[in-house]
Amino acid sequence: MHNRQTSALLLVDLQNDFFNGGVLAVPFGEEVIPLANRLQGEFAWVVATQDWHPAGHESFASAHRGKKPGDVIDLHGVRQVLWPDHCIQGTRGAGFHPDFQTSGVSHVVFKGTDSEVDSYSAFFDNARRHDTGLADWLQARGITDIHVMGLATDYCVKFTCLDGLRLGFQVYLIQEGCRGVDLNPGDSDAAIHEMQARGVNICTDHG
Ligand code: VGL
Ligand code: ZN
Repeated sequence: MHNRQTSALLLVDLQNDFFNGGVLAVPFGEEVIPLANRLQGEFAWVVATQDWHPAGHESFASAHRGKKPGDVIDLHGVRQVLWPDHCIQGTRGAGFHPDFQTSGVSHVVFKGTDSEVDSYSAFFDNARRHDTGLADWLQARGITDIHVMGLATDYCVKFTCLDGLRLGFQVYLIQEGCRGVDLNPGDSDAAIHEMQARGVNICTDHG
């Protein structure tokens, strides 16, 4: 069991566009919502992230002539998988899933707001040029441990966990609370193995 006061629950990108019917639906994403709702009661601090792109964001395939979702480009020096237009600021697709109960959420982190660089991690953009303020927010409250779940295992969850480690947090991945995109079969399993190898604690006892 975790210490309530020094641990935070991080709920990653539980937004309409990543669920069934959304433009970037993560298979079986809905299955994590009951756990996201239930676990909030076990933490004094709950942070939710929202992918929050301006229209025309350069991670969108539509912003590049002749490109389609899934293509990979060099975006201002950073490897970028191109996505369908998703999570555009203020749209329904960027909103939280209607079944996700946010009453326990203490803080919301918006990411991906700079058109020129994507931001999978809740801490930094993919070029590590700007930070979201999340590390300061956690440290100001004496939070040392982060428990991470949400969408998608192989992108935003993975990058958030690895940045959390780098910043010195103890990181716990709530495996049953994550689902992946799996653009290539096995991406999510590989992401979990990589996280574990780097020092993320993989928790499998929340089901
Ligand atoms: C995500 C792709 C693009 C995620 C966000 O939440 O994992 N994936 N933007
Ligand atoms: Zn995005």
